Amino acid sequence: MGLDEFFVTGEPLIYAGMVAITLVSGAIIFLLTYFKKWKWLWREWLTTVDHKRIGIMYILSALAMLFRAGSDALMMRTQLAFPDMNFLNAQHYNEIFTTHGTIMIFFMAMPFLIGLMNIVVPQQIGARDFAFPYLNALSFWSFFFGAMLFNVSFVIGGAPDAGWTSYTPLAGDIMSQGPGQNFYLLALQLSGIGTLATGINLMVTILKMRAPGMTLFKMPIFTWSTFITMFIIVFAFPILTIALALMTIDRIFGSHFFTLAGEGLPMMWANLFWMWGHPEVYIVILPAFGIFSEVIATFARKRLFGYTVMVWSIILIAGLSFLVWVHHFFTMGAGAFVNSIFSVTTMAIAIPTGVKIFNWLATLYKSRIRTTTAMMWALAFIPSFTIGGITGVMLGMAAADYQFHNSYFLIAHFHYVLIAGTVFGCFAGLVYWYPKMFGHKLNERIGKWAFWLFVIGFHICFLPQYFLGLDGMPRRVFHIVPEWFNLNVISTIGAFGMGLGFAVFVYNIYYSYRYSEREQTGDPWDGRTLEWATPTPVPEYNFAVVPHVKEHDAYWDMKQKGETIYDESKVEPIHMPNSTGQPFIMSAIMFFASFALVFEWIWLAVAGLVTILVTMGIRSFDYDEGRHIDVEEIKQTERSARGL
Ligand code: HEM
Ligand SMILES: [Cu+2]
Repeated sequence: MGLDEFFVTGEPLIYAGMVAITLVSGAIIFLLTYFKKWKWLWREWLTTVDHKRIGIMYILSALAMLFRAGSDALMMRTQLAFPDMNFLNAQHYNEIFTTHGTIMIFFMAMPFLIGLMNIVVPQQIGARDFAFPYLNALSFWSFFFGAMLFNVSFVIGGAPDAGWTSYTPLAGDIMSQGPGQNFYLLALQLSGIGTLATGINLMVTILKMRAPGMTLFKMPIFTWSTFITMFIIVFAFPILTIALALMTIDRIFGSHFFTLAGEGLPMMWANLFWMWGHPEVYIVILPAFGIFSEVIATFARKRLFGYTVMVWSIILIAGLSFLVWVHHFFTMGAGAFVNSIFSVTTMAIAIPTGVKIFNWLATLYKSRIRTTTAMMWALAFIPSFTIGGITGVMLGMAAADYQFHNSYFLIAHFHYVLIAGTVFGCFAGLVYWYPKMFGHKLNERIGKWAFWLFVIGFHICFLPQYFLGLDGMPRRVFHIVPEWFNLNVISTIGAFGMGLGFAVFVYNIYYSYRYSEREQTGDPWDGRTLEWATPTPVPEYNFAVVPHVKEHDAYWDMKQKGETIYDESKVEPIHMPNSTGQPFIMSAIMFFASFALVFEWIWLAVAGLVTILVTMGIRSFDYDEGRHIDVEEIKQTERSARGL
């Protein structure tokens, strides 16, 4: 293979991308060297096993990925703004909708939410870290290197172009030659390992590490939604793992699981993909529901209405999410009977979801609402998400879906649920928990600018797409005809509005870092749950004394009764894990091994695999027992954090 095949050539946009990547990496390396920060980076971040720092790294990576996939989106919207535009050619358009969709789901939405869980869940349940901090670091780094592997495809080897669903035979080795599709398979495999491990890790953490007195039905609702989401991950991700592995064997070693030739079953891929894929959309929506519930209860200053029903709705939605996957291919021809069954299960999901909507409204009813930025994201979510949900029920009717299928109606629907649900949720959660993470609030005035630009832009962008779909505009086309011009140009304007909103949001991070008041109390919003009981900045062990929980909204309860959770006389030495570079190194090796397999350099890949086994062996003989923080040190930390 020549270098010209190795690097992607011939596209001005991609050359510009290469220059940008070189400049940015150069700048980062220069700055780290200039300010002598390499050691700091390694000791404080790359080797950390602290859930709060890992959470911050997840969120930073997710924001970067939102930028990357958002740029893809704006390029597509530019191409679709006018009839017969020649900004992107057909091939490039295919690649960009593939990378946009894949990155948004795997490398933006999931890590953003998992990042928030990392920061918040242990603190909400009164724990000092995850059950398996080392595994948590490994999860993060395998996600991170998976994301990097996916992203290099754009300058090295070529990006995948078979859609984020990667249907066979299109994604097979005959119709998708070159390494692009292999990047998809291996990058998702690598980051999927991390997700699965997080699933187990958080499940165990929530089951085993809760503070005394916190029974399951006294857990904060975000913890509940995380807990159920982890069940979905543990049951759904293995399906993806297997499906990806089978397609990898098809493409690289010539087997026939999903091929047209050799009695392969191409539709089996579609089935496996969506048996994972539909639960996946609940993996990215249920935690967002949890965030909104916390934010709404806090800023309505009320206990969440119908807490128990809320929990049961989450459980019901999670269960049903495994029973609806066929609605993604009603037109496959499974017949009226099968389609009817899946129509019914699909529409049934609207019931527990509707219950949740009414519970949020009932929480707001007759409350004194504080319209902070976080609350505004939550308030905007309710009507916007409902539009997405109702059009989802429309799509769920099999007969009607024959019309909607593959049209912009679908694009509008899933962006309504993914953006108004997941993205608003991530933003609400970030704004809400930001003071816990960094010790200062995000500026409210700038935050509201970002909010209005993004939300108005969002509706301008996606509402017209429902009508475009009804006018017959198919998805995944790179040219529009003149009849579709008006609505498309409006949609594109909206998309740039969202882009602007995102830019203002990121600017706010910088602005607030410079100018926001430092947070003293640890409880800036008058919060209800235990994460607000820790001082800010949060000590690495979170709780000097493990709290005893008596009520729902444990911290609120304590504040009502005038109790404090910190009692100097009860401080005991705290056992904490040591930092380690192993997860980073292991994941980096997996990255290189996967990279080799992408290019089908088999011996290099095998060597990589062997090295991974060796590192696992080394890990098995690692007897590091962690360390103890002594009482004096804890007292000092607490005194200075609490201003005693
Ligand atoms: C910044 C706002 C966004 C804009 C302007 C946008 C725009 C688009 C466009 C133009 C397409 C291609 C439609 C087609 O021609 O078929 C698309 C597809 C897609 N988008 Fe977005 N999007 C945005 C945000 C998101 C988010 C936040 C997610 C997920 C969390 C997402 C997930 C997807 C998926 C899964 C596809 C399908 C890709 C495929 O067909 O393989 N998008 N989006
Ligand atoms: Cu579905």
